[in-house]
Amino acid sequence: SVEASIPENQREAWRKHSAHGFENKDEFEKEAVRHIETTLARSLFNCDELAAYSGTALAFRDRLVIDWNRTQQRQTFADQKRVYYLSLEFLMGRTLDNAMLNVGLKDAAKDGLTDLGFRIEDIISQEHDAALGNGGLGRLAACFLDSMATLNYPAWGYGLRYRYGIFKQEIMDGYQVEIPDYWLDFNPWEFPRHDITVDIQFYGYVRKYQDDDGKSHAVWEGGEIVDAVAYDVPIPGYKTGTTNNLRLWSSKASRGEFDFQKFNSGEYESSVADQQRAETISAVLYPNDNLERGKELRLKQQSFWCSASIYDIVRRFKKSKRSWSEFTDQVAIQLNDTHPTLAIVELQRVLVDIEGLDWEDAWKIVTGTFSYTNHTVLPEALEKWSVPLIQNLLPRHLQIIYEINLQFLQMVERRFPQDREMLRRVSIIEESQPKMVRMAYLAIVGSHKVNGVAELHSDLIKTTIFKDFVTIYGPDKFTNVTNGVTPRRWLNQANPRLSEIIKAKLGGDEFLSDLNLLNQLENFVDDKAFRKEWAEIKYANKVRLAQFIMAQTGVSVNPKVMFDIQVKRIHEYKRQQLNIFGVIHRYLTIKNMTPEERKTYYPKVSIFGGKSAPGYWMAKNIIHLVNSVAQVVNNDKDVGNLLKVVFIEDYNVSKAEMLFPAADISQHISCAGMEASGTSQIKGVLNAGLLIGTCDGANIEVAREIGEDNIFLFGTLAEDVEDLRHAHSYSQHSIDGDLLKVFDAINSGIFGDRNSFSAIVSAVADHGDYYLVSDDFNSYIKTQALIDEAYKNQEDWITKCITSVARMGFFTSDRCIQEYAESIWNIEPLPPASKA
Ligand code: IMP
Ligand code: B1N
Repeated sequence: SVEASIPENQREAWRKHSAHGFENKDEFEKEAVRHIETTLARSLFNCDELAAYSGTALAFRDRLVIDWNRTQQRQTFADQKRVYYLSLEFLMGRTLDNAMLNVGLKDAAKDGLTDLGFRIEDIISQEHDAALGNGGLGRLAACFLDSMATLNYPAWGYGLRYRYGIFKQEIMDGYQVEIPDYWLDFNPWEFPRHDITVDIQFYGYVRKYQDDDGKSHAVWEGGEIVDAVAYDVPIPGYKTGTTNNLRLWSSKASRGEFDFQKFNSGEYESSVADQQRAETISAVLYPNDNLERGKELRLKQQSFWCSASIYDIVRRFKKSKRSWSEFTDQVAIQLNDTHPTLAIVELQRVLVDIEGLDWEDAWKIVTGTFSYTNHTVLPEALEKWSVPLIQNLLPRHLQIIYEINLQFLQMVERRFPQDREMLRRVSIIEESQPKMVRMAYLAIVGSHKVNGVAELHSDLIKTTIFKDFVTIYGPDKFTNVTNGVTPRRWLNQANPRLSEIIKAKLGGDEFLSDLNLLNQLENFVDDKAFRKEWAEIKYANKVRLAQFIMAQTGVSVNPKVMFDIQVKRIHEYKRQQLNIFGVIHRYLTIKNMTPEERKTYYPKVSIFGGKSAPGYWMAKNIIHLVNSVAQVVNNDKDVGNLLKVVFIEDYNVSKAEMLFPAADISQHISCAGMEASGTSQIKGVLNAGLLIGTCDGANIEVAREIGEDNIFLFGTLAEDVEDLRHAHSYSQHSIDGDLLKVFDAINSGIFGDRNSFSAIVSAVADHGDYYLVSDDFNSYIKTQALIDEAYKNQEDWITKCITSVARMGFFTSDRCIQEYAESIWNIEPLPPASKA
């Protein structure tokens, strides 16, 4: 074994001095102070909250890295199958609180910080969010990492280390303004691995030659080389010694590439420019959600990250000295959407061109290794890359894609000899001008399993965009894994008080790693004291949010009234426009009331939050409308506390952790069939809020689990969407009278900016209403009225909330990971021998 190869006296010296990390309050203080004084060169006299955060974080980082080292060694010795989760986005949020809770030392840190003169909440809130993602897809990847570590799976994440994460949103005069998110000034959670650097090739040409046996080979030559440097981020599981690794690649000018010739001859600028060009690859996250624009730099990012990751995975496999036929017993790779599809091509290239395997043997390994998760059916989000672009950047990869396609089409032709149309439809190459590579098709052909992210979505992909592939491969290749979220962050961390009373009732915190145990809460639904505490916690969370809203926006909201939130990316398909139309309708209703009527009407706060893609004009326009409506409504004396409208600036993971615990109701009102899953409805219910939602994505399964009585569903069904759209384009569709009044109000200019707001109206009234806002408006308003009534009966409301939380066990990301592990990856957990 590796261990035996090291002499006993050396092993003894290492063992004697091996780091252990702190275990209690005093040891924590010692470590934190040591870091503040020696790592940060600060002292008692100039330690501000940021320095205290830094010292605390460094102390916890030491803890994590000790577990990380043990875990990596254990996994290396055990040498069993690992899974690699490839994602262009990991929306991690803050790390310190999660680290404290997962290693079980938050109380020690809390008391220690108090001794040192700080409040733990203030210290935690010093941390900058790690925001390497846009929305649901990136946050899902982060939840999956947490679950894989908690369940002790040998699992790695691979991503890009963007210098700039998703932009910071500021609202100026009601408009979204984007500010760069430079987050790396102080990031204690990453370890640079300058020793792990991979050469990545771009451009160049392919030379073919025959060897002495007449076998032909391809060599990719010329072009340019960029370095990929690994940065490792420890991912601790909850109450387990397992700390897995997230490896993020950063781009750098190649050591060989930096042109000393130029540098010495005084051409500093152009040699520095080369360096900057290399660093551009990992510079910035593309800020689009559910949209692909086909930019060369994005393709470069994808291929850079895929090549580096495949190189690393193959290197690790080769260390075990196994034969290639065992590759799929050792390695599973999950593709988070089509963004990493080039990894399929790259592994085939490495096996055939570099390792010298036959095409068929290599292809069997490749398809046995990969599996692909689809996250969207929106046509504008389905990736296609132009053939000339790939030809130029990755000439050898293009040849391999053509070969994969040829073999695939030959197989299809053998099975469906009569069907030329079928061949045209399923070809990986779209015969357009220019030709395009359809990445989803390539991902399906190169994988052994394809899954959607909620039942409805998985059914839809089988009957629409991937229908032919079901015919070709049979239904078993396609499966569903309904999304979930980690209860460690989205219950325990976000809502500590709620988590505490659940612990008290259930007699322990086992529910945090076995969420189905929540169902025991139903036994306490009539427990008076419990219900009272439950209500007090919701109220306290609302008070906290009200204070935040006052500080950020100057708007005073009453925490005693209903808080209704819709926070997510701004997108027409998610229909924030339907929500704001509803708000305007409510405003007009209030305006038309007598002062007497107003006294008995339902007061409420409508809270919006979310970013728009910088180039998405309509979404930005919707943000501006929300802010303009807020301006008018919040300052209208007739309205008073009956209605407040708030837009929360710069919605991100840590704001979500504050918002969901304070929501009485949250909105998930996408046009049916368009939201693949959604995950924030789960966060809403888990934090004791109710939902208003359409029959879309995971809403349907939430309704099934918690019961139809506990959710407010409304609107068109996915199966009717096509017919309705068709009807819109052939006849002037009639628009509900209430909605027309809303349009009149907007068009009258009472909210200002009549011209641009009229585009939001026109999209519905004149341009086909693609998102079926007019079809759903009436049932939306009626459902809102039901919610108003229901909220009046607080006793019933609390019963619904407790019952719903009790039935949310299914939606833990632990269940997702178990399903992937058993039915897709075929991997086993590797628990630590004893808790380290
Ligand atoms: P890799 O699998 O070579 O990338 O190594 C990842 C991590 O696993 C290393 O940083 C070590 O912590 C651990 N590791 C790798 N190889 C060995 C080994 O031979 N013995 C013990 N630990 C190892
Ligand atoms: O993935 C989430 C789902 O819960 C959401 O319903 C879904 O919209 C989201 C291109 C995407 N799908 N596609 C993307 C993101 C960035 C990008 O460049 C597409 N995001 C989703 C998790 O399953």
